[in-house]
Amino acid sequence: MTTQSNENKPQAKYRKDYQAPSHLIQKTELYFNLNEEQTRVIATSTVTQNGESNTLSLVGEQLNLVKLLVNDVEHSDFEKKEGVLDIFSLPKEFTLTIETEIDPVSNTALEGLYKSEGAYCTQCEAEGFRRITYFLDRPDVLAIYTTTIEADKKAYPYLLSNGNKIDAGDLDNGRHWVKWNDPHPKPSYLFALVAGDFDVDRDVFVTRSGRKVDLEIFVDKGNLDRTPHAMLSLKNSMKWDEERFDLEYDLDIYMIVAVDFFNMGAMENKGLNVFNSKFVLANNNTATDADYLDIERVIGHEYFHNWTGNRVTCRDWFQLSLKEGLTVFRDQEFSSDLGSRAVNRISNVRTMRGPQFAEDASPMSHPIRPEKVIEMNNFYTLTVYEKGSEVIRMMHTLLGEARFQKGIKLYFERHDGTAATCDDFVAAMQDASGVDLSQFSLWYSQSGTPQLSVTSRFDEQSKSFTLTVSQTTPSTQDQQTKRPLHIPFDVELYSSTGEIIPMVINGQVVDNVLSVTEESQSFVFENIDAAPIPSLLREFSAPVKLEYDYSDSQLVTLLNHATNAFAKWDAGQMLLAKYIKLGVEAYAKQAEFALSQDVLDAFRGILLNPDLDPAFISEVLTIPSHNEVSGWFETVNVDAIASVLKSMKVQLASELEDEFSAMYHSLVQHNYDISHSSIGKRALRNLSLSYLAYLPKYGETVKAHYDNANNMTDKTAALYCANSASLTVREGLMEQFSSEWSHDGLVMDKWFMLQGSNPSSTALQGIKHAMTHSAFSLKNPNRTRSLMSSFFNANPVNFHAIDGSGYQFAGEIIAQMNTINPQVASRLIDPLLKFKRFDATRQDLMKRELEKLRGMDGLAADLFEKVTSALA
Ligand code: B3K
Ligand code: ZN
Repeated sequence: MTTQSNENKPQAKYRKDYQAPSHLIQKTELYFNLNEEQTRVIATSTVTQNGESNTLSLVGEQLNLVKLLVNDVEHSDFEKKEGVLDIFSLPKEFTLTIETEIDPVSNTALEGLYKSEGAYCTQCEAEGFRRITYFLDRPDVLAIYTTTIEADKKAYPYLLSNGNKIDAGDLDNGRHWVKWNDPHPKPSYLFALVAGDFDVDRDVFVTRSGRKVDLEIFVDKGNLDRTPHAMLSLKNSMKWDEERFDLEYDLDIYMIVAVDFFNMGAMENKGLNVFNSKFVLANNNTATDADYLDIERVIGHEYFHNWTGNRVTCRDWFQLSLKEGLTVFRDQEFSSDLGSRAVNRISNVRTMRGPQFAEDASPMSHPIRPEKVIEMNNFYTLTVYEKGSEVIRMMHTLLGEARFQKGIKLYFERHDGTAATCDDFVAAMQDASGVDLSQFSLWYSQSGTPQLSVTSRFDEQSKSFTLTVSQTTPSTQDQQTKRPLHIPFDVELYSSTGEIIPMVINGQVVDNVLSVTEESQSFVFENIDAAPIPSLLREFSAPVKLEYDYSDSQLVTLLNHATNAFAKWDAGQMLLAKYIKLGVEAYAKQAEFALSQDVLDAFRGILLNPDLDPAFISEVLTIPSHNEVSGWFETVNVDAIASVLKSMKVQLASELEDEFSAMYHSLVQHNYDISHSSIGKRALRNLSLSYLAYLPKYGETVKAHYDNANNMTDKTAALYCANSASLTVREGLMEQFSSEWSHDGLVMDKWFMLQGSNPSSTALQGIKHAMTHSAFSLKNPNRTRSLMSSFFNANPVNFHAIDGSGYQFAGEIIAQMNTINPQVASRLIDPLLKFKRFDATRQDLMKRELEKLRGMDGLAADLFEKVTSALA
């Protein structure tokens, strides 16, 4: 989305300025002659004029233009400016041939065509195709692609692109070629090419209608023992999408290639997904339970894009949430249907309440459908993805599954094969269901986190209970005034002994989901004998902050009796939140703080409850993160929060020592498997150990846990315990791990992450030392993220050190990354943007780093956009 102005400052684009393309492209024939530094690309497109103008403006970056033909004749009536090629005096219909030269080897930005170790691969979303050839690189131009790839046969035996292989041949100079055709018209961002030497895991999936689909997973040589889980996840995804969404795969082949150098998780290119190897490769020695679940989720996500993203794509990039919010919703439902719905919901809600709420409160706040963009890659955000999914989920809540699926059907009937908008999606949902979504659609254009303040009144005489709900959305940097939203508010009422009380309004039993649409609104429940305890915002039925003045005992009742697992967990979190807030206040007064005996007993009860799923218990006993807690305060007191969270853990550990120890010993499993029940038991066992680690005498238990572990989950759990409780066994265990795994970058990422999040005061030294490790490279996004992101985001005390050393280090790394890989740099900078949340000293120190970056020569559009908006 970057265009350069006279002063060479990146310029913004606005959603309101959308215009249909001046030309359409029906067919594009691509020819690639792959060579390390000089790769030739010939693109021949069939173009027709789509408006008044006979000038065609194509975009291109980092390209060397070699030749331009119109209807096979050299055409010289064109002008080349920064990033744009204007071609004049064109007929209404023509073939356009453009020959360019590109340099994949020096492409460390990993956008367009680049080399990942020995293989060539591409990444074109959002605007990478313009680094391959001059093109109408926008998602509303859909063409049929035929791609021929030529390369050295020995080094690159596999030459892959989208669709079906239609021809191949050998050349006499040791080179060979393969030709692919993708019958489905697609935008350029879904184009992909891969060339390399791989091991291939092959399987077959038979669709519901009986079509046979070849499944192929390409991995680096020697990695075939790490593909079975990805393959199983792919087959599960295909089956699930048929059963739950009535959607079947549409090509005869589905390929996945795993590469080590990749900016994000994976990419849904039609028929040829390219994956970060982190989301493909797994076996018991190398992967944790969390890795297995992540692989299942990401494989599902990319597969589900085949319909929500590829068959129906986005009209323009402002509509990104059309495909991403919906596809995240689909992958969340997939994970929930296959595993534990409660645990999945809890984990998604933690992401919303922590990092997404923080993004809403930051200078980069934006609605799920942004209005203004400088660098599109900056908008692959938690807001567009996760809040986008919450918005889809709210529609699902308002419509119910059956009407929601009717809406999905209508959406495909109307828009299959086209580029659509978020409004199109909402219209299909509304038309299919008859539910009025006009006020609801404000969720697409309003940014920020709404706040729901709820008060209640019980009237003994009329036996009525009134809930008064007020909503406000605080202004955000991008948007001053806010309007009331349509908020689905899921509520249940309990008696003081924990029985459910029927909800009756105006003589009618009502549904649990109330519609809050006004600034302030009251709901009067009838036939209530005694003041009830309301269970509010069950299932996190809307992405909002909730305020209600619960007493401890009311929350304990909900923790013990709420029938909805999420509500039960949330009652526990609210209880902890009350005490964390008290603790932070006490810290300021240098006073003591302690959990009450009732609260401790309530958590003990949960820990010992044999009817609860161990995975769920371990969620109840996991206290909110430093990041989430920071969001509760106007000004973040880093040290106070860290100290309170730690003392809360120590207190729980000492009070529940016997129970944790009993859990730890009773949950031993001798064999490793990844059934949900085994994963849950391991989670609770490792959680118990993580508490015990705060009591000095358990250092040796942690070491023994590491030594006896027969799987990566337990090994890293031991390291995590040693790291977060700063045990003396830490150094030795870390060394043992590094000498065992230094050859394997993916596994070493776990170690880099622990170095980054080391709470000890020597952490920064350790991080600098880790950068000299043979497995580390700033050019590899996984390594950089593991070490740096964990320091910037999960090491509050050291990153925010009052001498500014953490910020200064961050500034230096971000400056280096700006040159190597602007997308990675731009993700790293987020915590610095939030300087306004901190005290004056820290604000100054953080701002100083941002100002240095702003003054840098060659600042990429990615950082330019964020730094200027933070300093505005
Ligand atoms: N669609 C891609 C993300 C592309 C990011 C470009 N910077 C992966 C996904 O959401 O499935
Ligand atoms: Zn996606």
